[in-house]
Amino acid sequence: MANRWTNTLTERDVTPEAAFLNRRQLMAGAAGLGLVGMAGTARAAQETLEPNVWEDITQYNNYYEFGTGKEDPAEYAGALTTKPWTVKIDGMVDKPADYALEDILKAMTIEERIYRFRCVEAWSMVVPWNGFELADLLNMAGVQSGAKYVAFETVLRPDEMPGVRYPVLDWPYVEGLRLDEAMHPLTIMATGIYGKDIPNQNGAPMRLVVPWKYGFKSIKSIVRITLTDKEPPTSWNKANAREYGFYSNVNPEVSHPRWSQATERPLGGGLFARRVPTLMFNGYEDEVASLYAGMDLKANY
Ligand SMILES: Nc1nc2c(c(=O)[nH]1)N[C@H]1C(S)=C(S)[C@@H](COP(=O)(O)O)O[C@H]1N2
Ligand SMILES: [Mo]
Repeated sequence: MANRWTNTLTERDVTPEAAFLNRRQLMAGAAGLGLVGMAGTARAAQETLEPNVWEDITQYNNYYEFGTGKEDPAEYAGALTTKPWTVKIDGMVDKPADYALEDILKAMTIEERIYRFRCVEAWSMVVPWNGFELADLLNMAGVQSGAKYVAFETVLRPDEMPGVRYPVLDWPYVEGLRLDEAMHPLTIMATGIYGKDIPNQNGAPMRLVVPWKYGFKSIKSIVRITLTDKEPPTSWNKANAREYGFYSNVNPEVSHPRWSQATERPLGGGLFARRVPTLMFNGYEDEVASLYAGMDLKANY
C-alpha cells in the first residue's frame, strides 16, 4: 500500500546534525519503494524529512538484556545469534505455528517508514525503519473473533545476554497492545534501518515499532506473539505500575511521576541541545486519537 503514514515532519522538527542522507537519495529510495503515487501533501512532508544519523540510532540504545548503559547494547548485542530465527504465533489464531522468519518475510511487503521515536526518558530521534505492517502478519495467522489483545515476548538467552543476570526486569521482556492498536497501519515490525538489516542493538532480527507510544512498548527481538482476550502483562508495568501503564501513549500533558513529559531532547543536538515541545501521540494524533475516544488518558496512562 502507499506509504501515506511516512511522517508529517516540518523543518522545525529536523534534527540539526542529521543531514547525511541527502534528499535526492531519500526520494530515490522512496520512489523505489513504491511511493510514486503518494499524495502530494505526503510527498511534500517526505521532502522535509531528516532522520537522525546512523550513529545516533545505533550507538545510544535501550536494550537492558545487554546492560542498562546506553552504550552497552552496541558493545554486547553482537553476541546474539539471530539466524535461524523462529517466531511462535499462538493463542486465538487460526494457524498457530512456529514460523521461520524467512517464511514470514517472503509473505510480507517491506516498506520504509520514517517515524519519530520518543523514549519515556524524554529523549527522541527520527528513524528510517524498514519493515512491514503488523496487521499483515496477524492476518496471515488468522485472528479469531474473540481476540482483544496481542502479547509479545523477547528472546531470552542468558548465554548471549549479559544483562539478564541482573533482576532489573522480570525476564523475558514482554509487551502488549490492544488488538486495534496492533492492527493500526502505523504499527510495524521493523527488520531494517536505512535499508540495512536492523542491527542487533536495535532489536534484530525483528522488533515492534509503535510510533505514538513511549519507546519501551516497541519490544525487540521478538520470538513469540500471542493473541488473547485478556490484557497481557508488560515488563515495565510489572516493574513499576505507578510509573508505567499499559497504554503509555506519548502525552505531553501527563507527567511521569518523576519528570515532566511536556518537552524532549532530540538526539544529535549535543550536550546542551535545545529541548522541544513533545507532541500529543508523538505527532500522530490525527491518525490514532480516535482509538482512544472517550478514554480518560490520565487514568489510562
Ligand atoms: N527486549 C527489549 N526491548 C526493548 C527494550 C529493552 O530493554 N528490551 N527497551 C525499550 C526502550 S525503553 C526503548 S526507548 C526502545 C529503544 O529502542 P532503540 O534502542 O532502537 O532506540 O526499545 C524498547 N524495547
Ligand atoms: Mo525508553
